Amino acid sequence: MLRTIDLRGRTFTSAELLATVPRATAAREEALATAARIVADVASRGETALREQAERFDGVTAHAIRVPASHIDDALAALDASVRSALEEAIERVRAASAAQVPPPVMTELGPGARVSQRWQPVRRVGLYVPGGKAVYPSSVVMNVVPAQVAGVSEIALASPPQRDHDGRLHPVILAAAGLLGVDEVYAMGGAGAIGALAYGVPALGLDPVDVVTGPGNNFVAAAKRAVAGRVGTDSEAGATEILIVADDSADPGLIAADLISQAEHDEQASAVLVTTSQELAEAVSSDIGPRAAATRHAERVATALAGPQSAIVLVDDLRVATEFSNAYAPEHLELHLRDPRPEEFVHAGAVFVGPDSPVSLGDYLAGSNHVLPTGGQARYAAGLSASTFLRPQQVIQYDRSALAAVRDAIVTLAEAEALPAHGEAVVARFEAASRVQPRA
Ligand code: HSO
Ligand code: ZN
Repeated sequence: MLRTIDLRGRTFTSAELLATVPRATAAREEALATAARIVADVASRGETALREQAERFDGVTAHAIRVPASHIDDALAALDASVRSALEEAIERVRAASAAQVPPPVMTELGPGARVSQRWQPVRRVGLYVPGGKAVYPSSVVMNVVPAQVAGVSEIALASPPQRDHDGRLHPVILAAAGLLGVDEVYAMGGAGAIGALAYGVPALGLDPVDVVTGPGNNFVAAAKRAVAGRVGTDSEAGATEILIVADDSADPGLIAADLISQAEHDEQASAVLVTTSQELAEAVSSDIGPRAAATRHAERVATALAGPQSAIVLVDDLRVATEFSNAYAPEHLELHLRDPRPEEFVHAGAVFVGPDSPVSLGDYLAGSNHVLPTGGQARYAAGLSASTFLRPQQVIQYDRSALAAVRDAIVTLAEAEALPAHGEAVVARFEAASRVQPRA
């Protein structure tokens, strides 16, 4: 079910390596026009558009889009005790790791009295999206909300699709997770329309526009984030899940098969790729994965994902090529099952999981790291969700008179070189007695 591509004995450019396992990104491109239309419809017709979309995409009518506090309270009261304690453990770990990652303010003294500092300012209001189509993701409530709270965001609005099986309410565990985190502005709306509603606001619902929209989602959600980018800040596109495993002959084929299947379980378009130097491992994984995949609950979805062109076992000559492959591919998740793993060499990956006891599933729920990560190769330039997603570095410039005097001539020279003499004159004015008002004592 998982094809094997043998790249041994030849050399490849990065582009050629990349072309051997094509990504399923075409669907995202195709979704762009539709998503933009849905966003525009919500921007102009607000609640009416959202209700029509809920009927069409979620099969839900006459539901409360703005979730009443009693729904959250009910869900929290009914939450299974073991799910509650697992969520609490996840919250604690993600909070600890996220808090430690907030960059400290820094001040640079460029000379006596010449200071440039940088501090991190939280955005004021954010809209967080939690998917709820093929599966519901209470863990994504944690992964979105906690870093925003750690960053110091003052207003958090949460959106997730209404569930037909729950009377048009959100899934109860999603509601309960919001309750555990103290989030009370929650909307039952999904897909591209929800992203549009967060970005443009919906006055009839009392939903004010947000400054930043984040969260994972299907191709339409990812495309909608592109459509609203510029109007609001967005995080990177966390679309169909990807796992790339780099392994040598020290790896356990059963664990590798289990980890590939774990991410294939998300979506027919999920990518599961093993890059290995060991033919023996490739063969063992290839024969082990079929029966294992057939025995899982979402066997059909897993089989489709593993049989797709986006999934493969890739045999390479050596670890250098494996590293090159991984860096060209820039996977959302990278697992290293190597005798001597060197994570520092794998520079393009949303998150790196080192060693047999650090599976992606650990990071999905409880490692303390964030599971909202860039997909589709965006890990080349983008990052996963973290407190920094909700923080902006702001520079503060403070020079005193003598510090300004020290660079006065250089400013005048550059201003003249740019034919913008008033720039220089503004500086020189500080040193002309007549134009300087003495501060009162
Ligand atoms: N692997 C998914 C996140 C997730 N897994 C949520 C289970 N629940 C994308 O990183
Ligand atoms: Zn997962």
